[in-house]
Amino acid sequence: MWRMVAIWLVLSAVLDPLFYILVGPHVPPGTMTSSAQQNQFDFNILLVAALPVFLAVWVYLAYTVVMWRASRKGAPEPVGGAQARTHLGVQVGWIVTTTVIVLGLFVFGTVELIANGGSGGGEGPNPIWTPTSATILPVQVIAQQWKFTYRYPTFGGFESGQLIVPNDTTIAFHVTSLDVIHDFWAYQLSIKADANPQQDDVAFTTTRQTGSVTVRCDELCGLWHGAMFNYGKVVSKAAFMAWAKSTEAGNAANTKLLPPFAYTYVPDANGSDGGYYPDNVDPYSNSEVYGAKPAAS
Ligand SMILES: [Cu+2]
Repeated sequence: MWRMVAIWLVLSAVLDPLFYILVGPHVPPGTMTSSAQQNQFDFNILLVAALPVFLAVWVYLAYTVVMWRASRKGAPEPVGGAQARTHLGVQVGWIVTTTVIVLGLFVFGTVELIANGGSGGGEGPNPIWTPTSATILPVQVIAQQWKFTYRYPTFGGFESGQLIVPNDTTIAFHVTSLDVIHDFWAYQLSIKADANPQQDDVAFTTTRQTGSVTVRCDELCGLWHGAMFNYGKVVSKAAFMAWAKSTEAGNAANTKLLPPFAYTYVPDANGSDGGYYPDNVDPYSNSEVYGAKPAAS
């Protein structure tokens, strides 16, 4: 047993730091935002804690295959049965070790969730864990079958089909849905928030690098769920201001036709509470001429 423990100790002591140094920086979701950096760190800690457990299983397996194989003459029989069952040291060791690991992970996970404004997760309409930045850029994410639209309330409320956000900026994503339950998952930003109709789900992160972002719907939402993705960008602050100002101006005529900015929307087919369609038009008709008088029947 002590020989096995020694092999395991040496392997763990060598491979754990090697893993952390060589593989750690490449572990998803990368380092594009504060929440991505933090989540990558969390994954690395969990992997470093898991590697010795993995090694223990494989060292034991390899040891038994080599030392206790049938063709090896005169090998000692492995000790089992009653002797192993009543070994107090093994029992206490097992209970103490697993308890320490589980409680340690519980405390670590809880602290990490609180430490960085909810760790990039959707916190509902009244977030408990908010970032400390003085300025926060709000970006609304509107999900519907089967696309995401982004709305920028501090730039006249224009809408964009592409998510563009500035670097070195704390962003509050306000995630909602027009129809069924979707989920906004901006992979490299390490942001993930459910998109529920009639709800404003808030998630925070701070951008740290420019680059491309993949956005996917992460909640089965109907026939084309798998096609519900698009790409976004983290750009420099100057490039973002230029894009936002020119899009605000270029879209102004269309923005005027949109419902005013709100944290949730009701796509009301009858138009009775300020929905998208005038009262007298069947939204499912072939006619594109909204506002026309209904045909006499
Ligand atoms: Cu969806």
